[in-house]
Amino acid sequence: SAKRKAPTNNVNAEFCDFLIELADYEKNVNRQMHKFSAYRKAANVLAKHPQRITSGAQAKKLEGIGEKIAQKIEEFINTGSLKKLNKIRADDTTVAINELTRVTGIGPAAARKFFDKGIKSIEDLRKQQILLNHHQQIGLRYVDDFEKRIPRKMVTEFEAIIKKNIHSVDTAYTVEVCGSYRRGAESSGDIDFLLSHPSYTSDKKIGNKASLLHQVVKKLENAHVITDTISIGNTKFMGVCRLPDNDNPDNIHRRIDIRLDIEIYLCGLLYFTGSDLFNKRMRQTAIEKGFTLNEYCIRPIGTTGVHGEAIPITCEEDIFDIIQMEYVEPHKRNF
Ligand code: DCP
Ligand code: MG
Ligand code: MN
Repeated sequence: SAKRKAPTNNVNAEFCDFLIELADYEKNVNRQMHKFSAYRKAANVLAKHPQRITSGAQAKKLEGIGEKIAQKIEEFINTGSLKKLNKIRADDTTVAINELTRVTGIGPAAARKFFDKGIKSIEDLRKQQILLNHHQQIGLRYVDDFEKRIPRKMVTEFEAIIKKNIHSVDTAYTVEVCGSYRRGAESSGDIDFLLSHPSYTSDKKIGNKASLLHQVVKKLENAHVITDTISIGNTKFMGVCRLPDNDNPDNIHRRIDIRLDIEIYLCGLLYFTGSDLFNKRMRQTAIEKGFTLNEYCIRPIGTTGVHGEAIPITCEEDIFDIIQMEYVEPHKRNF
């Protein structure tokens, strides 16, 4: 997974960066998910704080920042570095696991398994490709490309060429780029396409669901836009794409996800727009208000715990209304 960095207009970016590094360490090396969440939460709070923090005590007044994190902020302010972080950065296991998890398809658990077999670097992986599954092999092949952010302008170019190809298969497809792009990001880690087709909706299942996604992928392969498939099912495609102009050195390989929504399109749109943290928060609110929300639909939770029928939705705002949450524009769904 790509390294997360705080936005540059953030006055507390230095603190956020070290907190995110500590969060990743807890998640990837120690598998301490509670500590991971605590660091991430603190980083998010600081990222939203408009003034630069000047002491640990001041940080501690913010929601989500406890004594231990406040002490680290104090240490960083006083010394310009953090002993814990220096120790972590120099630790062999951390270095190896951080390097191995740069490959998409290698999560912390797989990295640990490779590490225990003596595989400690990307170079080691290249010599032991037989041990890698299909996803990991593609991740390894394009590891340098996939780490490069995709500028917004380039996502727009992909959008145009992919829409054109899909509509040459069938003009009835709707095609929307979701993910960080729909949230207005200046650059994205991958490109997320959401498709729908009128012959396959929640109330009308007349088409061949399987072929709706497969024929689109086939077309994009023939157009040399999709270069590799990581996985494909009836509703989800994970793969690799590239703009067809091979002479442009910026046209490197990019990760692409395509989902064909088959239940309620707007629930799919909401989910696939994210962010992942925003989705978590919204699902939690839904539960508190007596509903279950996922990428397919929103349903009431009955008093006996049995789910009711999916509620019809006409726009994204409806979903917020149902759970009595104020509407949040896609651009503001980052936390
Ligand atoms: N998603 C989610 N939970 C996950 C993974 C994804 O809710 N565990 C949803 C929210 C994400 C969307 O899917 O915004 C797309 O996933 P990405 O991993 O592509 O994330 P983004 O597009 O938000 O960011 P990036 O620019 O890094 O791709
Ligand atoms: Mg994305
Ligand atoms: Mn994605």
